[in-house]
Amino acid sequence: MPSYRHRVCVIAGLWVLAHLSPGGPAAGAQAPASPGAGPDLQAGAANLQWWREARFGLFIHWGPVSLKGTEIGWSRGAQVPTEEYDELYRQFNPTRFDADEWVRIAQDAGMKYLVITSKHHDGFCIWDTKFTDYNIMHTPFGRDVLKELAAACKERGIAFCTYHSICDWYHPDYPLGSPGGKTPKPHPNMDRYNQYLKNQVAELIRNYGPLGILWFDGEWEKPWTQERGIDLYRHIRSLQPSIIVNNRVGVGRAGMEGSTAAGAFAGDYDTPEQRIGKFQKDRPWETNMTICRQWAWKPDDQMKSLTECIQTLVRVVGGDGNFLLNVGPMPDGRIEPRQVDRLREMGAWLRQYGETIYGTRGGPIKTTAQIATTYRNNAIFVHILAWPGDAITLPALPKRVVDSSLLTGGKVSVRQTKDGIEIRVPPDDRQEIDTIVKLEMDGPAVDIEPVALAAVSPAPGKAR
Ligand code: H79
Repeated sequence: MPSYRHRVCVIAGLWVLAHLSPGGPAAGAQAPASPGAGPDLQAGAANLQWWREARFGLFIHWGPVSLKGTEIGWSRGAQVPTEEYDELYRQFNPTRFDADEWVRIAQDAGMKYLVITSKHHDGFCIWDTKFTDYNIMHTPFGRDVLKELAAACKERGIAFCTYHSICDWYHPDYPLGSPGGKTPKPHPNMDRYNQYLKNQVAELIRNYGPLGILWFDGEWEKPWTQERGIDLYRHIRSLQPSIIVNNRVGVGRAGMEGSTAAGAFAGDYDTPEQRIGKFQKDRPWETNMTICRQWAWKPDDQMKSLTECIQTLVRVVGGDGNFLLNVGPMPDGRIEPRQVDRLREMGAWLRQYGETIYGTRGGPIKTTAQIATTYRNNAIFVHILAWPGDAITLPALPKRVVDSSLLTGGKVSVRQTKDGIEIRVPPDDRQEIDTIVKLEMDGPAVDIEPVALAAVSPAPGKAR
């Protein structure tokens, strides 16, 4: 007789399969038959598919630190004295928190998944964990934020995911402390800390899962090793075979570019931070970036323009990546209204032009300052982000353009020669943010090798 929890998981899994199309972890999907020590453990293409098609997610950094308006994790023992920082939770009472409203905001923005900090480097746990009292149930708020968010996500068909810091500058067993992991703790016990980490991750998966992604961070500090990373990865995969794990589970990440160094296997995808990832089709990736400057809420933080937000999304997807855009909610539980407005503006754009983003792949023309391209089946979507002159000339492609249209309205003229594809749009029909031309080819765009715009031949009769 399967246990009650088992039955709940199966039911939840079937529910997710039935309701999340394409946005949701396939709880029933299987991991490779015999997981080995390395790449065999990775999520297969079938498990990654919903996430690759989703393309756009909401990142949320939140905790008692929002009361101070300083950075999460990093300000402990720096801008805020450690003793004061560690007492902030006693005043954390975000009475205007409404999980369903957050999820609705994500959905209105056109986002398909949500990743929230279950625990950052500062060690505070935003769920009802039995492994430490330093958690949300011991605040005046006393409500399980993760439980409410997980439920709201399931209800609305958004994949629920958590960010979890491997380093923990608060926990006495973790060897390093604040500021920034620069101080040693008096009585560290890394093996015991590792067990704490594994216990909590199991708690997250069992009580709040199935999760779309486990998004690790803080792996760069010495106490963490590749061996521990692979052990943790195997532990997670055994708890939920379909889960996606970012590359910060191991120690193979190369700096803030977030790529996984050749041969240094770690996790399922690369994580460029606060930057647009490079054009990369052979290994999945996701840019994580803040809508303002800080991860956690800061009053009057400088916010990105709509143009920057949309062009970043387009450049990321054009490079074959996902975009995880972060907000830091306020201490009263609301996402700042001007940030909500910005997200809704992105959603309005996506409702019009989402066919050029969701379920597409990046390319076949590599992103430049002026253009990004995406494709689906025989269609190539050329996103023109800036007009250097009267025309944009794409490199020659080994397929014929059989039809073209201007998705953003107006008339486009497309001329294909053996040297390239020249695109002209009258000035009045050029959009400030993104002029989108759809090229219908005479065969699947996936067959076209990615090509750089620099390879373009000069138009006949024109000097280079
Ligand atoms: O949660 C957000 C930030 O608080 C967190 N990551 C995002 C998602 C973050 N933690 N640390 N940092 C960002 C900056 C860390 C930079 C460095 Fe390094 C750590 C510099 C040297 C060690 C990154 C890792 C570059 C090399 C190794």
